[in-house]
Amino acid sequence: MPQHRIHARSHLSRRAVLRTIGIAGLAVASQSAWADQSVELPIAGEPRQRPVTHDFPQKGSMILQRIRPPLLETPMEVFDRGVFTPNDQFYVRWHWAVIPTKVDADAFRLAVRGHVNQALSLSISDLLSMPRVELAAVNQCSGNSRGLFSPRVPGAQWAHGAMGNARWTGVLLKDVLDRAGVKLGAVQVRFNGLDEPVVPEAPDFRKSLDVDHARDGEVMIAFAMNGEQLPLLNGFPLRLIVPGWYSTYWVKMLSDIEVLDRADDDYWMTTAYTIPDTPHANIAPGQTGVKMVPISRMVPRSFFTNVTDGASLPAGAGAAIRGIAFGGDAGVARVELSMDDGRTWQPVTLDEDYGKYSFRRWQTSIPQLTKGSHSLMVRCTNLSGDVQTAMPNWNNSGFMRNVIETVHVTAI
Ligand SMILES: Nc1nc2c(c(=O)[nH]1)N[C@H]1C(S)=C(S)[C@@H](COP(=O)(O)O)O[C@H]1N2
Ligand SMILES: [Mo]
Repeated sequence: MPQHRIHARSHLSRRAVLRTIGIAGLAVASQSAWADQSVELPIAGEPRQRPVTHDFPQKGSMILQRIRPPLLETPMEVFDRGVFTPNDQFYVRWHWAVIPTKVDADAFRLAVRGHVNQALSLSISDLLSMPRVELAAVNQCSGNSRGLFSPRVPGAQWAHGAMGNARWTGVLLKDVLDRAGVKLGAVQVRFNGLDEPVVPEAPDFRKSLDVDHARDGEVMIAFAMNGEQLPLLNGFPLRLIVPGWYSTYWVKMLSDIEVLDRADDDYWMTTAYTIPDTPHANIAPGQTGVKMVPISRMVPRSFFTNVTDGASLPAGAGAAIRGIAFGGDAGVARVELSMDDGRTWQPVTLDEDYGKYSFRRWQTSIPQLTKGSHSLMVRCTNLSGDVQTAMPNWNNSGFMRNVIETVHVTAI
């Protein structure tokens, strides 16, 4: 769906947005109390087993990567059910453990300040009375699929479920900045949320965008996802949406926007979330002296959603295969499948297009399989001509994986 402005009230009721939600008790449960089931992730290192939890507020069945602060991964089969990831199974990632357990949306204010003509303090109703936009976009953690990096790197050992696709509803950041009036000489805009580090010396999680990017008419402040208010763990009541960019910039529980007349030199912009300034952020393990730059736009990826690595398929029969793809910061141009280790590629059928930042479902049928092992590979090319790589990229942070994914199946 193309981005469009919605001036009329949408189905989103003000009352739903103003509800408060508690997550009391989050901090006290022990790991074992959450583990009623488990799942084996297709990651490189041991342990591969993870508990499956149903116990986080507003969340259904999720893969538990960490309790506090919560890291919850979306099970792969969720992506097989539809192009939009349901809110109750949308992945969760926080850096610091001091997260408000409830937010009173009536009392909540969004500050806009710094290098502006007029500092603002906006209520949720102020934002609800502004022109609305809606956009489908993929939210993907920079470290999605880090668990497949080899050699291994520290950090959450995610499989492919640190991503999700939603319809985001909100207001343009540009409209909010225009209300405050950005002064000449503004360089970046910094975003901060209600969460805090556990110790005061630790750096508060904040992220910045160049002022031109912030005012590009796409970056938005969302108050709803998939037509409902944001789950608390996904940033209720407001979050930043930076279409096509890794979600480290998608600041949750957004409460403070500060226009800077200089480049942000914070830890979270200059040290954390930086990548080697090389194609695909790729370096050799152990390589040093590489210029580092902040991570930014996403690159194309594609996945199988109805076959998993190690699956069995019936021999002597064809099979319907499907999955999802996304183009990163450009739309999906094509998705192709290979059954001969990447020598030849066949185009698959693309399902409905929800805009260039969205997941795109794809499907195909494969010819009958002979008994034995087969490998299936899927590759996405975006409209800028970026294509997934044949060799996996590597960097110290486990960021930006976009190698062609392969599943090995046995026909029996
Ligand atoms: N306030 C706040 N916003 C944040 C973060 C955070 O720690 N605090 N983490 C960022 C990172 S690194 C990711 S991957 C996404 C995760 O978004 P989600 O939990 O809604 O899926 O939130 C981003 N926004
Ligand atoms: Mo992330």
